[in-house]
Amino acid sequence: MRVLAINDISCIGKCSLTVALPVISACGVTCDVLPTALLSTHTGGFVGYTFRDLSGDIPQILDHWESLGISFDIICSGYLGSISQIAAVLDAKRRFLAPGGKFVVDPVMGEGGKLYAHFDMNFAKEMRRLCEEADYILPNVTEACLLADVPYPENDRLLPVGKIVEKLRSSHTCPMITGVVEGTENAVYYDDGGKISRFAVPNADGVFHGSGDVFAAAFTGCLARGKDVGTSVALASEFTTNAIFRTAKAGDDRRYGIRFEEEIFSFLRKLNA
Ligand code: PXL
Repeated sequence: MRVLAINDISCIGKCSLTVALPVISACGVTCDVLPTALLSTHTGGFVGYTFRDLSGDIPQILDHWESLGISFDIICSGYLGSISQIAAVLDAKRRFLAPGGKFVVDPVMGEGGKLYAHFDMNFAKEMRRLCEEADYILPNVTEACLLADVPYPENDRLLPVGKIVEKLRSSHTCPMITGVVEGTENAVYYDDGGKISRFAVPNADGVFHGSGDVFAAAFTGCLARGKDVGTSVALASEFTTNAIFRTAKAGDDRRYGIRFEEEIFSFLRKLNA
């Protein structure tokens, strides 16, 4: 089982590839990488970070892979550094996804009702096109609203989950909305063969950088191990939440990411059960 993770390398602030690579590999499958950008830190809360767009390298990387006859059983994409990379990801999917393989898109664009630095509505429009090609999409509430063109709600309880899933689903796309805060719970809503299912864990207040990336990596790792969507959502949610609560308890500076390393053994025990 071979997975390709397309994401940036943020050297500090555990997210993107520094999360995808260890988590997916730990699940017991090959994780190859296509880095989209190189940053000294992620863009959420650090001042003065460096940002190198790696778009120029991607065509030659893909051409070399083609000469090797490589294909992937799962391709998962996350943070993309520019609009041109959306086309590059589609190109990679068309050329390298094995027949019957799965394409997982985490449409990383924003959080808390706001776009991250470097993104605009034009990017969101193009991201929608990428999502249409995906088998699974994993937007948070902010990204789901952008993709479905619905206003960001004052309260997550007012989120029109049914309308969003309806707009984003297709014969092959399974949408899931992550991080829906409902009182003391944090829920994932996902399309489960035409009906909407909900899986909830206890909520920890505030923003935990990189937690969406931990969820996406664990979800992808579970899929790669042959788990169904419901089991993958449950295992990935519990793993992410346990790492979040550990981080909150330790009182860490949240910009540096969550303590997923200390939860990985218990996650793998459940994955391997
Ligand atoms: O965790 C999402 C993410 C990924 N990559 C970069 C980011 C962010 C969120 O801020 O800045 C570079």
